Amino acid sequence: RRRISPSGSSHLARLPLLSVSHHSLFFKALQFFMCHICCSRLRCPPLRLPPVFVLLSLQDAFEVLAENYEFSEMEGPCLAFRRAASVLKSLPSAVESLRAAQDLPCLGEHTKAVMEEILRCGRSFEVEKILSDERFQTLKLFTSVFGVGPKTAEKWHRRGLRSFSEVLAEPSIHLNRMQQSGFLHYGDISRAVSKAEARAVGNIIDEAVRAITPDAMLTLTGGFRRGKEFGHDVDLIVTAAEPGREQNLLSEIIDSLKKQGILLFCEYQASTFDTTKLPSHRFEAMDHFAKCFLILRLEGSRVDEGLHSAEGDSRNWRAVRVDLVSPPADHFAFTLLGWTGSRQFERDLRRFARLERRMLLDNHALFDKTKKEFLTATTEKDIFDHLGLEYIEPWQRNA
Ligand code: DCT
Ligand code: MG
Repeated sequence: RRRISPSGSSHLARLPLLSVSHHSLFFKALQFFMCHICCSRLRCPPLRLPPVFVLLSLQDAFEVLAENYEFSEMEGPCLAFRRAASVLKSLPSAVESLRAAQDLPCLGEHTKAVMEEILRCGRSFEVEKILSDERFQTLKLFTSVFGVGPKTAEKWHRRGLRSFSEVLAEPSIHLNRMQQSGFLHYGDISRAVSKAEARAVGNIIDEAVRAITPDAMLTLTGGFRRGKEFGHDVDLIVTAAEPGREQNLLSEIIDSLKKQGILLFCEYQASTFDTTKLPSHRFEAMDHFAKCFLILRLEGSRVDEGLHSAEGDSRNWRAVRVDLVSPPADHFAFTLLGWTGSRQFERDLRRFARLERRMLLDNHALFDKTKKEFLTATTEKDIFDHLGLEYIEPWQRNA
């Protein structure tokens, strides 16, 4: 993925993190740093590519197409291209000929046409057009900020804004707290988190949990549980030994991180979980368990292999995005399965449950529509068993 990483985040990160209005000192300072100290690339979208030959892998091409459909809120074609990219990812080697492409599953007409063009000519006119499209470049830039989704990015683009400094200089734009932190720590949180850094974050939270109660359990999930070397954040589940006892856990962990002076941002969402509600068939909807989206200050001294820092960054710390979710113990297995991902694997598993087994699966529960009952599970394997599937390890769920 192409991302810009302004080297100014070290200066920015020294600013106080306050929930303040656009005209405050904080914003004046943020604008100053963004406009004058950070690299000049921030003034114009750095992704602008000339409409010339772009060498792309099939997978990259499909991801560009999927993202472009996502920006236009066209879910069907977006998912079709995401699935096609996943199919390619799951193959032992790259598809290099039309013959090899013939028998691949899950490819629609449009996908096949793009694939054929790339395999024949080494390029795709449609993908190149998207990559050189100003709207696509700007939406990609804006959505790379933590807290800015496609809708906000579109709104900013429609107002004629094309760069971060233009957004920050626009007095009528009110950034929420998450977006303020997104800009403030942009350089750090757009740089990948290493496995060693994820482990260090896990240890910090684990120590906090242990000091609160001996019977809580912390589990690393997301891409790192699937064995990935790098991720964009650290996903963790914390749960108590008995259902109900998890209730104050997150708030207490947040307090502890605050006291240690390492909490750079926190958005806490209380649980809205309702045990009687049927699982949602929409994957994109977030689950209802208590959770928090954090940015933590990670000291280099806590990371075995040292920080994964940008070149020339002399700080001995970096900011890391952390998601923490806290389900009741009797729903832990569903949360673990859901949060382990990958997103495509989860979509396919839910689709399989619904279409092949008449069951509804999400991060909370599994409901059997034939028996009209919820099925219980204490391990992921129990869920695979209910679905009549052979258990597969997290590292096999990377597609
Ligand atoms: N997830 C979910 N419901 C959503 C979105 C995501 O259950 N609406 C799950 C799927 C993966 C998991 O949460 C963690 O999400 P990410 O951190 O986005 O995915 P990842 O695989 O950990 O990717 P990365 O390595 O980039 O962090
Ligand atoms: Mg993750």
